[in-house]
Amino acid sequence: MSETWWRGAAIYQVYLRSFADGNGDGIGDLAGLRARLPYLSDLGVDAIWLNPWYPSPMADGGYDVADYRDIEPSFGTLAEAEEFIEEAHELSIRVIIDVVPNHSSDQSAWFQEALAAGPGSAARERFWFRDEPGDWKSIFGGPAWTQVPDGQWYLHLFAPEQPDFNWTNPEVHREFHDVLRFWFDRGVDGIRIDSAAVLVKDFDGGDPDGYTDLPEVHEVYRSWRRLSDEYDERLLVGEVWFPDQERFARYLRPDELHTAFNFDFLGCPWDPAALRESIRQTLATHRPLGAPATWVLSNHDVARVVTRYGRADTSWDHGDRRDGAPSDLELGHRRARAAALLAMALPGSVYVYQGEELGLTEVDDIPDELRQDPMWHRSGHTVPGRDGCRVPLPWSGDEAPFGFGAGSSWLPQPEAWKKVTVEAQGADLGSMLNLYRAALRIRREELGDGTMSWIDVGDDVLAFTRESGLTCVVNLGAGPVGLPPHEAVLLASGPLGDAGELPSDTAVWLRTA
Ligand code: TEU
Ligand code: CA
Repeated sequence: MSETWWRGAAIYQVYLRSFADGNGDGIGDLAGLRARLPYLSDLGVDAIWLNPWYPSPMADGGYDVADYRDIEPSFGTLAEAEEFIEEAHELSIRVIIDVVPNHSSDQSAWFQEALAAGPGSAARERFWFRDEPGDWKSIFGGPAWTQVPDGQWYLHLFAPEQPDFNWTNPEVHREFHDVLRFWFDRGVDGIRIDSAAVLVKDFDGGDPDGYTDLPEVHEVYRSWRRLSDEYDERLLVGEVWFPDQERFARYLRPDELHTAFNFDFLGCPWDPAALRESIRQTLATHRPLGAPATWVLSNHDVARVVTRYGRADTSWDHGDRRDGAPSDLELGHRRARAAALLAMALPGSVYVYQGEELGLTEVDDIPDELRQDPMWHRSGHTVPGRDGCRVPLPWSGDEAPFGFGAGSSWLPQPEAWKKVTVEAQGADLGSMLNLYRAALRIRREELGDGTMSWIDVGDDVLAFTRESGLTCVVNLGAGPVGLPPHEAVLLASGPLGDAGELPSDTAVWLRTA
């Protein structure tokens, strides 16, 4: 097994629309990102994963791709993207992009061609057109079939603006091979595969979930792996949602994907037994395959981690989405800080979603008319949707848009964010930002992938030692606990007690050898 760059990497997720706006139009872009590369370098991340950056009508924040070989004009140009890749590489930051193989935009050349060519045409065979609709429901709500003017219906597991490709058509396979090469040839270091498990459909099996994890989907990734192996160290990371660890693990077989997001950990309640079991199981499924585990606390699809951990029910369930339940944000902050030290100490790679390092909270008072998420619109406003975790970052200053750009921001930022800008937190030694910086620095020197051994500090405490002699202790109990013997405290998520004890909802990194 070769030591590849991603095994122990810290990977920062950039939601480009909301990262930094270089031209003052209110929308984050490549110019803004390029100007902030020193921030990411200083933060200490090894790679950036960018959500889709292709031309898109933005019916689903760019997950409706109109052209897989170009850049969304409001983000910049292809030439700028190439310059960005080069600049990132100069700072030793790798670049992972998002590929969306399940569906395109309804404005893609292929779908427009399919509409024009009519029923029975080869162009329609690239999608799922039928004379009668099926009864599947869209993941965003409402039916998964939409009718076109000539009477046929097409399948879309997500929004109607996102028609599903027909992965039984060899042309679709060839197209995506070509798209992967297009970006690998431009220096991209990895591909995040969107909705990786749902590409293949079985309409006749009678299963209401006849699109999740069908056997043929694995053939797709075997061929992608062969392709990526022709290049040097290119990562394939899958977005694979599964409660079933055994089925999840199939994507990580040595001839398939290198890694996949650990949503089990993301959705795990703030509970010592549940977390211990999630970590144990994660390592048990990854180890035999030689795949590095990943540790994810948040992304652009789920409620901000501070807000989640401040709720009575801290879990995030893929099924029922977010409930908008009240949150004790002070408690949430304390736990999120502890969780960050936990995630960053575990063996494998770790993902940081932009704003997580600032401790941003879910924005739940976005005016209805500004909400963009199709999940909000298509659910008939019964779920809050995902806009609340996608609000543009606060960088500096006292007034919105807090250095995000020279104009406004496409979603309004809370007034209170003046206290959590990068500028404000940089000056505060105890800030979340400085905790992330310090942890990422130590992590880069001595953590990453490898092994860990549990130590017993009581049922309510997670404690383990890494091979470098760093011990991570997280107290999830109601009261303080004593620390195991140690030489020094390297980093703590919050103040320790007067006698050096570890308070509730606090984590510490110790030098123990
Ligand atoms: O998400 C896949 C997916 O299954 C979503 O339903 C996800 O579970 C949901 O957003 C959670 O609230 C991916 C992308 O991450 C998401 O942003 C896209 O909307 C979706 O694919 C369609 O491309
Ligand atoms: Ca802009």
